[in-house]
Parts: sequence; C-alpha cells; structure tokens
Amino acid sequence: MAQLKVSREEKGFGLRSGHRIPAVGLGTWRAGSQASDSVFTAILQAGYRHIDTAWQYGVQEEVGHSIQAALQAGIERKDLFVTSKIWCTELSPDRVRPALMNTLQELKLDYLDLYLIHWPFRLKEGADRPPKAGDILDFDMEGVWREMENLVKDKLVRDIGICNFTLSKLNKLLSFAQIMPSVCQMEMHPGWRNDKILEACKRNGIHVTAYSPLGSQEGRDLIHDPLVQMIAGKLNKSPGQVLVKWAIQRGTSVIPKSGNPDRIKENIMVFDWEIPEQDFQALCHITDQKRVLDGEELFVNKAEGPFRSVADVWDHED
Ligand code: NDP
Ligand code: 1BO
Repeated sequence: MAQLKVSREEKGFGLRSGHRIPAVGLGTWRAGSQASDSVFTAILQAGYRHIDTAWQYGVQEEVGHSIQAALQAGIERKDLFVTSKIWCTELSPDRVRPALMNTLQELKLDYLDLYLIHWPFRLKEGADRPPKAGDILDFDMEGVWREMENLVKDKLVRDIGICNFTLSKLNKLLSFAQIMPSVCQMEMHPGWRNDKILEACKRNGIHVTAYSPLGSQEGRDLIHDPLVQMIAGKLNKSPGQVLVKWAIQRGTSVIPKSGNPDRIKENIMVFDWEIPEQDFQALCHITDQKRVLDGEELFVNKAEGPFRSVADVWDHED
C-alpha cells in the first residue's frame, strides 16, 4: 500500500467535486450527553473543522448547538465540514428529502457538506435487533441515489456518498450514478485494513474516510496492541495518534471519536511528523484482520430474511 502525502497547509484531501475534506474529523457515535461539549472543544479549542454525525446517533441537536456556538464565536460556516447520514428506515425515494430536512433542522444548518447513505439496507420503522421477518425491505438504490443527487442540485448538500458498501454494491451504484459518490466511509484500522474497497475507491476517484480508526469503543483494543505501542513509544506519540496518522498516510480522512477534552486535542496533533515507512508497513501487515462493525446485530436473522449470516451482509466478499 503506497503512502499518500497530505498537504501540510490544507491538512485535507480534495474530493472529485472540487471541495476539500479535512483530514481529521470528530466522530460522534455514542457521544451521548458529551456530544455538545465535545464538539465545542473540538472546534474552538482543538482546531477541528470536520464533524461526523448521523441521525441515528441521536445527538444532532447537541452537535448543532455547538456548531452554532462556534459560528457565533467567529468560525465561518464555509470553513467547517459537517457530515451526516441517512438512516436505513429512510431509504426510499420519497423519504430522502424529508430526512435531510429533519437533519438540517436538528443541526441548525441550511446545508450539509456531505450526506452519506449510512448502510445500504432498508429497514422497516421500528425494526427489531436482530430484525424479525419483514423488517428488512427492498432497497431501491437507484431511486434513493437520484434523490440524493437532487439534494446536490438544489444545493442542500455539497457532496453525497456512501458507507458500508461492498464492491458489488459500489459497482451497481456506479452503473447508474449521474453524480458520483465523493466519499465512501468504511471501517478501517490496522486490524481491518479493508484494502479491496480502498483500492476500488481510489481507482474510481472516490475519497475514503476511515471510521472506527482506534478500533471503536468495546471493539478491538488497538490502543494496547504491542506493535502500535512500540511505534508510539519510538516516535514519542500516543497510540491514538499513531492510529490516526496511519489512516492519513494511507490517504484516508479519519474521524476518531472522543468525549475526553485531552484526547480530542491529542487525536488531531498528527501533522508535521510521519510514521517512518518501515513502521507504516508493519502496521499494514497485521495478520489478524477482523471487522468490529459487522452489521450482525442490525441486519442478520439466522432463521429467516435475506441476511442469514454476516457473510450475506457483506456479499461474501471478505
Ligand atoms: P473510535 O475508533 O474512534 O474509538 C472511540 C473509542 O476510543 C472511545 O471509547 C474513546 O473513548 C476512545 N479514544 C478516543 N481517543 C483515544 C485516545 N487518544 N487514546 C485512547 N482511547 C481513545 O470509534 P468509533 O466507532 O466511535 O468511530 C469513530 C467515528 O466514526 C464514530 O464516532 C462515527 O462518527 C463514525 N462511524 C461511522 C460508522 C458508519 O457506519 N458510517 C460506523 C462507526 C463509526 P473516549 O471517548 O473516552 O476518549
Ligand atoms: C449503528 C450505527 C453504526 C455507527 O455508525
């Protein structure tokens, strides 16, 4: 895997639309009651300009509150990059625009920088976890994407994209997209490199954002991985910084979540130093590769329905 240099001045990556995405953003999944303070700290004290949220996280109002506070403190809207995601229950063409309008209202914004399809599966409202028979509905990917494209045409969102796609779903989308996805957001860290989708996105000019870059909460404990710790010690950086920097050196933007002010600040202090090639490559060769977010709880019903296993969710591509 070749490394990619991120512009030191911009600290971001260009999108095919001509817009730029900041290299480091703040994740807000499971931020709960800390969301508002975290976003405030991130923007006004740590210098983040990229916030990643989603309707499903239930924190958009708190995120919006702190974005407003940042704007009132003098940060310009054009300098922020705000991402949100459409949830599975809204994945029918007639529900796309109302879902976006609700998200804009919660965030107190008049446009989003990036709107993503959160997962490429349509769930019935009130679907159980795991889903029962009939909870997973047909997903009209083309009809939904057309409506996402219309949001761009109407300047309600600047870029559109996808999350949790497989190669076969990506190819299907590319066969009818009139506006290409600018960004594909996927789980990526040294314990789940996800190389195939990264390469496919690069071939198609789609920028990739790495989610769960630290292995996620109660996921994979990469912070205490001996290799990560060894490299962190050698570079006099924290394990979290090494994981964030590894993602950037792969050419991906990255959205670590933290509710702790010190860790929020630490996670963005990843510029003006590099992981040396040998250490970068060592992190690229961890053999125990496994997803943390495999979608089992959300989509798998072993007895009935379209997804009887995690392999079904991922189109048997792993
Ligand atoms: P991360 O990999 O960002 O890990 C978050 C965990 O790491 C938290 O427990 C946090 O604790 C801890 N942490 C943060 N910084 C450090 C540090 N420097 N040292 C040690 N521990 C640290 O997990 P997420 O799964 O939250 O992923 C990040 C973001 O990606 C999400 O918040 C969300 O915005 C997005 N995402 C998108 C998905 C999608 O389907 N599109 C799926 C999953 C995530 P603490 O808060 O106490 O610091
Ligand atoms: C269930 C949502 C996963 C985090 O984006």
